[in-house]
Amino acid sequence: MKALLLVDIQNGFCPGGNLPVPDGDKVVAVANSLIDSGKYDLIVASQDWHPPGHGSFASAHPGAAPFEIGELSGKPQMMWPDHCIQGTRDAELHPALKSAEIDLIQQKGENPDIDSYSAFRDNDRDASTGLSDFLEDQGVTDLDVCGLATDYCVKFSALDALEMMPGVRVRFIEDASRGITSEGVAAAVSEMRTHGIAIIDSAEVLVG
Ligand code: VGL
Ligand code: ZN
Repeated sequence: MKALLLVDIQNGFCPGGNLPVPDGDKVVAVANSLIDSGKYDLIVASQDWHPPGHGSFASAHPGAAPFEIGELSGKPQMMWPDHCIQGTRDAELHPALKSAEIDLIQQKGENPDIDSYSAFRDNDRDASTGLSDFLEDQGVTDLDVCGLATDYCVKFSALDALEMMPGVRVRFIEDASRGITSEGVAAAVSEMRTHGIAIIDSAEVLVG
């Protein structure tokens, strides 16, 4: 049972969005080719889905500026620009993504007091979204992960998939992903590889 997890391919993380990832929109065509490949039994997308005033927003902390380290619920937290606010265009999946083929949209990041980079659980590794139970119930044996942003939500989702679903083979599709910084991407890729996640290109899926 092969599944594809498309992480946060939302307007907010694409050029013109509130937290744009360089070339973030370039993942859409690759993701669509994966969706159309017929290689997956199940396709899941995650959606960053914050309430207004979420505690990860710099705007929620007087004196804080975006992209500096602040504090949330007593722990260090990257201060982000307001992004992916529930019900706004910024939070919508990219309009060119073949959303009709997506079996489940897993929202995350609703709790204002904690961030949730991973599609599986919050940053305290505490509250589960239920996605791992869903995938295990579906009998998933292989999970390919890609999307935005490699150095945050993609990395944490892939690592959690490995840890929360022992025995599931996890791969990261590099050309279907983009990150916020190139140093962050390099570190994320090596961390994923170290944990046993295969780093592949979409071509391997399409011919495989
Ligand atoms: C993300 C920062 C804040 C992501 C989400 O999707 O990688 N990054 N919220
Ligand atoms: Zn977010």
